[in-house]
Amino acid sequence: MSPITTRRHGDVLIVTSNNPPVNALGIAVREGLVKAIEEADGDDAVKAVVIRCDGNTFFAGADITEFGKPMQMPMLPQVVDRIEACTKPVVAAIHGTALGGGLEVALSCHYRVAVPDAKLGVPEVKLGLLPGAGGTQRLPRVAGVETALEMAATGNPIGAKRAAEIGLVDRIVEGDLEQHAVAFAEEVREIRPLPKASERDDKLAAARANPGLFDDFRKANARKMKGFDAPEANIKAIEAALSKPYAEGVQDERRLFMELMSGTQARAQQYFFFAERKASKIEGVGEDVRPRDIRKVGVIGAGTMGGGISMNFLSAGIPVTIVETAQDALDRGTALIRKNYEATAAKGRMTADQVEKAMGLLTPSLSLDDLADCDLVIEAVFENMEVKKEVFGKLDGIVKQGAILASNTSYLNVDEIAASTGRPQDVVGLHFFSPANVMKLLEVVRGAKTADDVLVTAMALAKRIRKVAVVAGVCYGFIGNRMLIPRQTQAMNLLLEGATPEQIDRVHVEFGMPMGPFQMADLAGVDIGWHRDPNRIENIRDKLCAMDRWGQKKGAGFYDYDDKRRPSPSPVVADVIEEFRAKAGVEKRDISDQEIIERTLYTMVNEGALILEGGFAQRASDIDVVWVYGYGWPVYRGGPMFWADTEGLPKIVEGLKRQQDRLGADFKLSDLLVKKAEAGEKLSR
Ligand code: 3H9
Repeated sequence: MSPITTRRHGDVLIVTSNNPPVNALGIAVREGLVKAIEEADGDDAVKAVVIRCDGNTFFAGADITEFGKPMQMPMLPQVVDRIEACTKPVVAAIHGTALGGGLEVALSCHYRVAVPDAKLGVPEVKLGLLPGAGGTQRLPRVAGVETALEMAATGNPIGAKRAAEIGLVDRIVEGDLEQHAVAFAEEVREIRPLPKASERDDKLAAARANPGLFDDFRKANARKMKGFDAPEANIKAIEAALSKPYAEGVQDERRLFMELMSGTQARAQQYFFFAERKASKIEGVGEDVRPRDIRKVGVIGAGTMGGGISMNFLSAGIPVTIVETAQDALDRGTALIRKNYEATAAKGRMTADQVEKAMGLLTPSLSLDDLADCDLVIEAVFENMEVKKEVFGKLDGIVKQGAILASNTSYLNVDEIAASTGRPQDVVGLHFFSPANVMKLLEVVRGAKTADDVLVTAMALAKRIRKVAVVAGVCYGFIGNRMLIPRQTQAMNLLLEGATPEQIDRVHVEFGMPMGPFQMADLAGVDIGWHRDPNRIENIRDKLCAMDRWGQKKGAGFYDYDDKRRPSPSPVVADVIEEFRAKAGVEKRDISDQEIIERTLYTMVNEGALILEGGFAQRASDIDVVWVYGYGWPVYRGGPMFWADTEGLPKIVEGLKRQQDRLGADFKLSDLLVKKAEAGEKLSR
């Protein structure tokens, strides 16, 4: 049965799409829409048309699962042209989200009505694409060039109210959308000529008076768009809307769309769209397993981490009791939470009322006993097994049965922590990334005895606090930090062999990472994990720490910093490196950028394959989600596993074998990686 049905209300033809979950514009929907418009045109009794959708949303775009497969006719550009060519007025009735191809359908309708909480957007850029069904040509004609640029190049949607202000929506309607849309259609049924977006010029003429508009936009957004192909293609397509007639503009749009579609970035970004959604699915756990009720959360430790973790729950309206051992630390932690909220409010992203509401949900305490009635307690104390075990032992005697006990450890063995309680089934790792109130990633560490409903609860809770959660198994560093280890080790060895921090960081930044390993060390603190004994100097890092070069916070680390925290290469660090090179008897040589990639990135891929091999990640795409959301891996490269596939696994294996002598005795080539390379298979499928 077609997902598109038609029925009459008086002389209005109501066209309804029912294609769950998001009314994507797959082939059956496209065929149905064309048929429905033909029905309207062919029936004299029909005076106007309403296009609406059942379910949660108006069309959320093209069906992404069809991308990469042979195209089936009619394609979306033809469908929207057919809608616009309808001889009767067509009204789009928008609820939920009109996104991508969905907004393009709405733009091809002669009128648009929407409920107040509807959202309209063209997020194609996030899939490495541009609106390819006339969107880049119709949107600027209807919404204005500046808004169209902003929407297309960032992919962020706008609300119905703003859409109405700029003329993208003709009327906001409260109450029954269908009824209002039909009434609207009746009002406009006699209007001729029909307003067609493709024929408008008024808003383009206004923009033509400001020729610097596009370059200003490019400059203002250069940092955000760096490395991505799609934003520039979106800008170019909208430029064409201004400089060329509609019919030529859509040809430019099509050409640019096809170029993007055939590129690696679009494949990577579309892969990542599904990777992110797959990550929430837990293997081996039935759909019937229900989450536990979480109404109140306890957090132990009011340091930067504990405070950041607490903010996630407070912002989601969940009360938090935060516990510290000393009053001054508790006061400092509470004050920091307030300061962070107030900074958000100062940027206009929160109201003063919302700040007070969040702070009102926070109960500071000096006693673990106050956690007795919490449904979830998260420990964020010092990263030391004995300390953690002691805390969990105490919690076991205090917190009510059925509550979840979680550790925010970033490396330690969750099973060992769980064994210090009498209820290991209720223990789970919840590894937040710093700053915990900002970073989207949450590693949910599944212990050997963690109950299924505890895992399900953790994943559901992650959604509630707007995190992307990935299930990891118990191993040192879980997924993300475990893969960081070979990268760090190799980066330090490369320094001894002749590379500089600047060169290694540059290679990483050119690759698309937000910063390189040494820039990251300076930002996070060179002293993290340092033994704190200035007389025990075993490596370059010990020496820098002993010299008080702890990174940006001290104005010196692997780089020197001026008073505006601008880095410059450090002659002091160069001397330290030289000293250790001499001590180790290593001969300095020229290191190529390719060697840096092979030793720091190929080794990460290898570690990812070892993680998969050991069953510590459910699927390769989960590893990619960890790296994109936890460490800023460029999404246009899909993540380390997807990137390895685009490089070619035989090339990765070959590179690792070439470097094997330099990788150290601990390096182990992954059997899985080698097998897949030999079989011509991919890691990420
Ligand atoms: C486009 O339109 C190109 C055109 O310009 C040109 C063509 C020529 N297709 O996100 P959720 C699935 S490009 C196929 O969890 P929510 C999704 O995988 C498109 N499937 O729900 C998931 O499946 P599962 C431009 C899709 O309520 C299920 O639906 N449009 C699509 O949190 C539920 O999704 C976009 O980029 C799709 N287009 O959020 C919009 N969309 O249950 C992409 C979703 O098996 N979509 N699915 O895991 C979204 O942003 C969100 O899904 C939306 C709902 C906000 C709509």
